[in-house]
Amino acid sequence: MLSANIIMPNTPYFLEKEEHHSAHNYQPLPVVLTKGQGVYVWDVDNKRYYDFLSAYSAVNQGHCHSEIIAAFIEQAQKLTLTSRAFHNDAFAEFAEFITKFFGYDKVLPMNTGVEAVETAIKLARRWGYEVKGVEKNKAKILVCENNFHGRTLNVISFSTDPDARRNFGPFMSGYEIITFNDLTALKTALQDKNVVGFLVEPIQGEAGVIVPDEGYLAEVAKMCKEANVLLLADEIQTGLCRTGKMLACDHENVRPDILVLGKALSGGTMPVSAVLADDEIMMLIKPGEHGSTYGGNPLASCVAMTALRVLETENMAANATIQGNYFREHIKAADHPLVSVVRGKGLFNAIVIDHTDKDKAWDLCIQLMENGLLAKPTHGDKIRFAPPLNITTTQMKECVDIINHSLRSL
Ligand code: IF1
Repeated sequence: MLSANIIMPNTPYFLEKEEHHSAHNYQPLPVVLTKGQGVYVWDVDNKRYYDFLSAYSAVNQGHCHSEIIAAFIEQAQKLTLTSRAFHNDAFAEFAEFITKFFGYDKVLPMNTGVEAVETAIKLARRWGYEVKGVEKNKAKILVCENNFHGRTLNVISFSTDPDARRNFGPFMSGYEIITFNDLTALKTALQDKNVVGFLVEPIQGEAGVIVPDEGYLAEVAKMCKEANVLLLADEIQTGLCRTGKMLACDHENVRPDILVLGKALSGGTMPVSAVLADDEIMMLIKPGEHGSTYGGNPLASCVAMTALRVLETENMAANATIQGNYFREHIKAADHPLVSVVRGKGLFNAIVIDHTDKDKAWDLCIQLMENGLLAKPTHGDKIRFAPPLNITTTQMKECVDIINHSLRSL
């Protein structure tokens, strides 16, 4: 294998620029991308890669999807932003479209995922005080250990990841952390009458793609209902066909009280997020009590409608199931000694690299990169594999070969 510097004359130029001028809040792989199409991205030295991160599942529909880009360009030339001080036609259409699409009374549009999470928490607290009758400032939200819901101070207040929290205090109160995939822990926590909501990722992403036991979510939904507690599903990463269904909750026919979407809602073109709920919850927020300058902008509205349509018309959920099964089956079959676990659902997958050498996962990602496939380690020993959902069987076969070959060459 040629060393990166020999074959990549342009790459170091951009690596150095960014290193010098950007905050060091990330440690990216040493690859500089400049173009994307479908499952492929190209670097500044014109080397092509399979993208097995999909911008953390924001490009489920594939890079620069022609229909999404067409909708983007058309609307961008017409009207991009009005604020919500005035109505815009595109938002009205989007609001009808997305609420019918997911079967909720109302939508509240935001931009980034974490803003939608914040919105969902506000709604749950509001509902707790005004419907459930919880005493002022006593509302409690249950969350899970090893959760990831974003980076705001409030949301990291209930993170259990020391890296996300170190020297960022003081934090907000009103949260209780319980073990994920543990119905007994939930049962105990639900005995507290001040609990108004349970915020959960149907599959934990950042934690390393932790799939709970079959039946967990269905039981969670039942227990929350019995305890008069709202179920808040963060489907920002698991939703929009990633796991083989439109929503990960669909695997267990669970309908969350508050549904949180983001990432692929725009097919990777811009930050678009949304919170969906029925009137009993959503109508508790009155004019002036919550909002966002860009939330519900006409550009985002048009793009999001197209992004959702593309997921359906191209049967991306079904393809995620097929390709995901192929992926796990063939990585497992290779039975590599370095890989202690292969897990996931649909095209939301991870492998765990044997613990003893802490650099092995990073080394593997460098090896994969050199062999034309991009993936990123998380928490040292886990690597997520989540390509765009329109990957074909032929492409997936090639990718499995790259991964197995890279593993063998370590
Ligand atoms: C980073 C992780 C993925 C999310 C869920 C809310 C948000 C996210 C379930 C917030 C965001 C991203 C953010 C990105 C890394 C990434 C990530 F590794 F950190 F956990 F995808 F797995 N809920 N996840 O996964 O959405 O505000 O970013 O739009 O922070 O570096 P956002």
